[in-house]
Amino acid sequence: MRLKQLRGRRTTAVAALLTMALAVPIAAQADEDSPHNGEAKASAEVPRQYEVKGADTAAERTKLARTGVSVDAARKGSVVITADSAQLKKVHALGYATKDLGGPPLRNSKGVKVKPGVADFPSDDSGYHNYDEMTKAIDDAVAKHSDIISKQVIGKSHEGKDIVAVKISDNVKDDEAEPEVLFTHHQHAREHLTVEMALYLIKEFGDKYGSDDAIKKAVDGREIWIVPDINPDGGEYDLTDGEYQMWRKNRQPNEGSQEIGTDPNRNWDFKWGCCDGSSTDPGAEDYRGTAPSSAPEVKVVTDFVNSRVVDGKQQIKAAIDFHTYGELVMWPWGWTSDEVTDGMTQDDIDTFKAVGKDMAGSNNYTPQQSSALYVTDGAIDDYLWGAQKVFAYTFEMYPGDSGSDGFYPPDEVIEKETSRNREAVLKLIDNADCMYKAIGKEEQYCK
Ligand code: CXA
Ligand code: CA
Ligand code: CA
Ligand code: CA
Ligand code: ZN
Repeated sequence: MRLKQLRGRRTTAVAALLTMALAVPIAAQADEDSPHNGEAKASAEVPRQYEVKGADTAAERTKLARTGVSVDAARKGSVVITADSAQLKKVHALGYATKDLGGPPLRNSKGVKVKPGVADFPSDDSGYHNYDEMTKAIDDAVAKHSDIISKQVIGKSHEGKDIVAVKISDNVKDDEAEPEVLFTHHQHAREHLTVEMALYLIKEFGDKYGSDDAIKKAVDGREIWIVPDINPDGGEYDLTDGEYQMWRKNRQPNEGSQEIGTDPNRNWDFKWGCCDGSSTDPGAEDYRGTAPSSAPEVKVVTDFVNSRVVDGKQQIKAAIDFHTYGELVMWPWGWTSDEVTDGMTQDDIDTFKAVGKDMAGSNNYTPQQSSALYVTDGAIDDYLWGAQKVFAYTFEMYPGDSGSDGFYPPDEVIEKETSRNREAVLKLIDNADCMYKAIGKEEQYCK
């Protein structure tokens, strides 16, 4: 049987045999009918997910991440990782036993193939939006609600795709003195549900402005920024030929290496690479890049955030960066498991916790400091808080840690799992005029 036909099946027995039989990395094999054939690099190995027995503390998960795998779900007594065959060997070398959970699913039950060379969702998942469909959905919303929704191109990805910011507010063409709130999406290529989260918010705010009091209050009293797709190149690559590629990073080549991509969420300019919370190996899932903001997509969003400093004051007060999966509400720091530190007072952490727990109460996610999952450096929420004093959260959306849908939940769940965050988003927007009011210290901090 050929690799291409095996790819994506969750039949673990065959997959395990395959993994064991191949001493040679799968990537080294030619992929005969790949449209990429003839290009410089043969099409890359598609990584798979594994359950790793044990490793259920933050310290063990952080150590596991240093093999270059991504840590996807933290369970009691085990962890789920994504690894290629070389990374899997390193996990075994640490003494762990693993169980193959399979590659990305094939969602093409009707046998409808997308055109070769076209990046699109497989037909069973056509409810998701690829880059062009996302752009059209945004443009339609702007056209329909031009009084409250505008779009601007804030820069380009490595491959030259537009990265856009959508603004939602009354008098949307004016920069008013209203607290600003930022929502960012899709740093990680395979986390497609986060783009649907952005499109849900744009539609919800646009369509319900005239009929829903909570929505009207949010739109009238705030300036809401939504960056629906930080990593368009990675997202499109993940949909190559209508087959999921289990891709995480951007698509920037690395000098002196065959490996592609930087992990955007290890590339932000705050304590970059400080604390063994990212990798210097270009082949790692959490490769940090050559320098802070070396990923053009991170630079674009950093410049945008900097552009919101008006008269020396950062206008953005609160933020959520959406990921999948695990059903978590997380706050800084990622770089340390300490709470009160230089740059994080007791009142700061109390405020993060109060609003974080309140939001988690509305979507039934688990609230925690992000380093309780594993240590990271160069993540966006550490940057937004550490460098900009924005109260920044990371949401890990559906499924939870025991969910088998992983990074590729079927499109049937989109409506439920995006609307699930409606109240949490409204809570953050409501708190954004003075986050410290959540701990009763409005007087002290926000007069
Ligand atoms: C995360 C996000 C922000 C700070 C610390 C940890 C988790 C995120 C990641 O590793 O960037 N998890 S994920 N979406 O599975 O990659
Ligand atoms: Ca479907
Ligand atoms: Ca306004
Ligand atoms: Ca403003
Ligand atoms: Zn992510």
